Amino acid sequence: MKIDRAEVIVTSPDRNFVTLKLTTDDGLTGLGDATLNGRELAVVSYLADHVVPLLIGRDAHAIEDTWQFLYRSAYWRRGPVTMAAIAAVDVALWDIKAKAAGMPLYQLLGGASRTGLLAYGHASGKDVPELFDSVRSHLEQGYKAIRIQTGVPGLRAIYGVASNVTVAGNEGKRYDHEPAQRAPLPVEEDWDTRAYLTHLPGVFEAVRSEFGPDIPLLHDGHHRMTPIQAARLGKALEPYDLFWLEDCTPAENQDALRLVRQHTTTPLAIGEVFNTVWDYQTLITEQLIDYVRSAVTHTGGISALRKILDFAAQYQIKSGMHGPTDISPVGMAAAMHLGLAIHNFGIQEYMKHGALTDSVFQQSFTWSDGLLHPGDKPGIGVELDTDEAGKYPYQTAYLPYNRLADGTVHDW
Ligand code: GCO
Ligand code: MG
Repeated sequence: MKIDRAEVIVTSPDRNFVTLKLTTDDGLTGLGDATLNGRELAVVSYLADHVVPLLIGRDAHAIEDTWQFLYRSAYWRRGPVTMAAIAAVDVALWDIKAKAAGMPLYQLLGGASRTGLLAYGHASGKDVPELFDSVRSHLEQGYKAIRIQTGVPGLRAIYGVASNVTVAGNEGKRYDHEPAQRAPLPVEEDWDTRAYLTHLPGVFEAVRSEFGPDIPLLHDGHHRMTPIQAARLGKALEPYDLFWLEDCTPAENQDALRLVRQHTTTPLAIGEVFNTVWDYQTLITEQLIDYVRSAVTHTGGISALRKILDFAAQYQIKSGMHGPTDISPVGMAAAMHLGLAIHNFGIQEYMKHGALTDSVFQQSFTWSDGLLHPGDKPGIGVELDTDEAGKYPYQTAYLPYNRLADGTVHDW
C-alpha cells in the first residue's frame, strides 16, 4: 500500500486549522492535524513545499521509518513547525493503518486501558460571580474537572478569561474558542504578577467554599512567573488541593523547576509548547513535574508522544494532553486514542469546538458523564468535508501578548 496523494487543507470555520490528508493507491485516506496557532502558514509551507514531495510512493504502512526519515534526513531537528508537520504525517499514517486493519486506532496501540477519559473544561470570569456562573455551566455540561481562570483587579484583559474580546466589531462579545483573535495585529493585554499572586488564592478559597472539596480544580499560570514566584503560588494554593498548576514558569529552563518543586506539593503540569522528549529530559528524570502537557499535534505525532509518555511512566508521571480548540478535531481524536490505550493516562483537556468546526470535521467521539471516548470506527474516526472546508478560507489571527504597566513586554 503506497501513498498516492498528499493534500494540505487550510480551513477557518471558527478558527484556522491545517490538515494533511493522505490517500493510498488502495483508496484509503488518513488525516493528520498540523495546526500551529498563529503560525499556521509556516507549517503549510513546510508540508507542501518540503514534505509532500517526499511522501508520494512511500509504503503507507512504514510509519516508524517515515517518522525517522522525516526527522533525521532534514538535518534541522526539533522546533514547533517541523514537529507539527511530522505529527500530521504520523497521525495520517496511523489513521490509514487502523482503517486497513478495520479497527479503531486505540486497538492497534494496545487496546483500551479504561472505559473513558476524564476531561477538564475551562471555567473563567472577570470576577468571582461571573466565574461561579461559568463553573455551574461546566458542571451542567457534565464536566468532572474544571480549570479556573479569573480576571485580576486593576488589569483590563488577561489570559484565559473568555469574555475579553477587544477586536474592533466584536468588543465585549464572549469568545470561548481560544485566545487567538482574528485581526491583522495581536491584541495587547496587560499583566502584573504581584497583583495576580495576591488575588488568586482568594479566588480558589471562594471556589472551594462554594463548590466543595471534591471537584478536581486546575489552574494555568501560562509561563508568567519566575521560579520563586511560582514556588510561592504553589505553596499558597496547597490548601485548595489543586489537580495541577500548569506552566508556572517558562519551562525551557528545566532546571528552574527544581526550585519550585522543593517548595510546594501542588502538582505541576508542563509541556504544551514543547516538541520533543529532550524538552522533558530533566523534568522527567528528576520527577520535577506530575503531568506531561504535550499534544500529539505539536510533538511529532502518536509515535513520538507515546515514547515520551512511556518514558514518563517509569517516573510515575502521567499524561495531561493539551486540548484547547486550536488542536483540531483530528488532533483531539488522535489524543483520545492514545489516552485510552496508555497506562499512565492522567486527564485530557477538552474545550469544545464551535458548530462550524463540527460541520467541517465529522467526528465519532462520545462525551458522556464527564468522560471522552474516541468511538469505534476504523481509524481515528474523523473525516473532513472538503466542500465545507472550502467555504472558510484562512483568516489572519494572532495570539495576544502582554505588557507590564511600564510597557515592558512580558512572557505570554
Ligand atoms: C491551554 C493553553 C492554551 C494556549 C493556546 C495557544 O492550556 O489550553 O494554555 O490556552 O494558550 O493553545 O495556542
Ligand atoms: Mg496552558
